[in-house]
Amino acid sequence: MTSTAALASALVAGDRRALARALTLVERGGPDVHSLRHALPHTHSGHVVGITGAPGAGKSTLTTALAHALRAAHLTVGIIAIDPSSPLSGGSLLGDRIRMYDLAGDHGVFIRSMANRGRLGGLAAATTDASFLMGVAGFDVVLLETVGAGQSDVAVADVADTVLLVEAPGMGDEVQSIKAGILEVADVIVVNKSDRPDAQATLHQLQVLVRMNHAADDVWHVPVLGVSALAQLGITELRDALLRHREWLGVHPNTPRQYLRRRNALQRTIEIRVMESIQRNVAWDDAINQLGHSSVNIDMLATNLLTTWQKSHPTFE
Ligand SMILES: Nc1nc2c(ncn2[C@@H]2O[C@H](COP(=O)(O)OP(=O)(O)O)[C@@H](O)[C@H]2O)c(=O)[nH]1
Ligand SMILES: [Mg+2]
Repeated sequence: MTSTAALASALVAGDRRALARALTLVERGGPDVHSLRHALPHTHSGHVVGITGAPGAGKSTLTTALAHALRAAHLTVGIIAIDPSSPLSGGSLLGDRIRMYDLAGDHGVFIRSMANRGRLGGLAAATTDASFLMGVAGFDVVLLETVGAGQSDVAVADVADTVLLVEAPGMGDEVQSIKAGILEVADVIVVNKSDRPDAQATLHQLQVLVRMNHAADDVWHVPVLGVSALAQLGITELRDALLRHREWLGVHPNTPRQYLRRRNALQRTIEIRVMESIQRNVAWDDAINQLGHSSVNIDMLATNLLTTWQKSHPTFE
């Protein structure tokens, strides 16, 4: 048996050390990821919840509170926290780790923070695989907390069964989400920090906005809830809303939104596989260096590389 096959069966059996090793593998990327994926079951029954929202909105605090509420419902929880990757610090957010510390002794919880280690496809690719691994390892719910900025947040929507958007009181945050296109992909929206008096206004604004966006009766009605992760208010209701969305998906598996997510996920997977193959089969670094010369046209260079790649008869086993 190859080491990948051994790793895969240990993972499916729920071995935590195997899960940790597999997560490191997908964080790095490369051909081992494909052989691992081949060796694993193709589906799992875990519920992947993507948690997105601006930095400081309270995603980490809420993730911790949610994990406790899910455990109270006897569900096991895998947590993936995405670290903003800095080449200087190497990533890890100590504060988030400390806040999650009280969950660490619970065998029904597995916490992993991930950084962008330069893998092709970036964090989006790594978290797609990581949430899949947690599902295969048998966790009932996988909470995937994003950085709260940029491309990886929109990508999380394609990985998740349920997208939870976390807003906080005050003008500006909700406008940001609209601009980033996140409001449209949210399945459940919360206004966190509802212990603050200005939360009510934000809640109303968002409720009106969401009602305007979702008119048809055959679609999921996006709940907009006030919660406080810090004061533990509305967390049970939030948990139940997330679980209800999962049930709803079971009855409505082929909505336009689901179609879009599947299409994006497939497209990204193919992009990554093709790019990996190109980088293996052409003089990639050399090509990048050529771009430094003013005489080199990027479009022609791309054509040359693709032609060279095509002639290399790439295979995708
Ligand atoms: N007042 C109040 N503060 C909160 C609440 N949830 C989180 N915070 C605070 O908001 C700050 C950012 O929280 P964090 O969870 O790190 O946000 P993230 O960047 O979205 O992960 C921290 O100082 C938290 O203590 C809440 O429900 N009420
Ligand atoms: Mg955080």
